[in-house]
Amino acid sequence: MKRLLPLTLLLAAVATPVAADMFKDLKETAKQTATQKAAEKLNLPTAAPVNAKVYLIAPANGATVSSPVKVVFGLSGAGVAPAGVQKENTGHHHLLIDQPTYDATLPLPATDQIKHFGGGQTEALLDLKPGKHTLQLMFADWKHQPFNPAVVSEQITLTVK
Ligand SMILES: [Cu+2]
Repeated sequence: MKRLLPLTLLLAAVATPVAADMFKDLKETAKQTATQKAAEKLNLPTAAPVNAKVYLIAPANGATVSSPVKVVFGLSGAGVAPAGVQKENTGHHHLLIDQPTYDATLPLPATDQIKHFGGGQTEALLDLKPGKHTLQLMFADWKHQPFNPAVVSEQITLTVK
């Protein structure tokens, strides 16, 4: 018995920090989930990543193209993450087609004029009717809500043959 005691103490000493760590992790996860749920419920705006800029790499402004149009998204100063993943300095792309109206204090709806790229895509093939169209890229947070301030590209105009 006397020989077992030091071993028991040793095991207890080893086991305790591990259990404490696990408990801390669980608490951290629970806290993060609660924060995420609250942010979602209250539509809390996410501060824009400080140096985030979005721009359209293609098509070029003023271009005449045929449908489907390959649109390539450019981003600097932030990272792309799939929708639903709350990670600092990340978001996902949205394409605003022909100047849709939207409420910047709410998550962007998914419509014919507002396309979400929640899988983290950085390009798209877009079906557009012949004629003049405008495109603007918007980078929004994990819950599809525009950043504060909004991170948007210049609007480009194109003609579809
Ligand atoms: Cu979205």
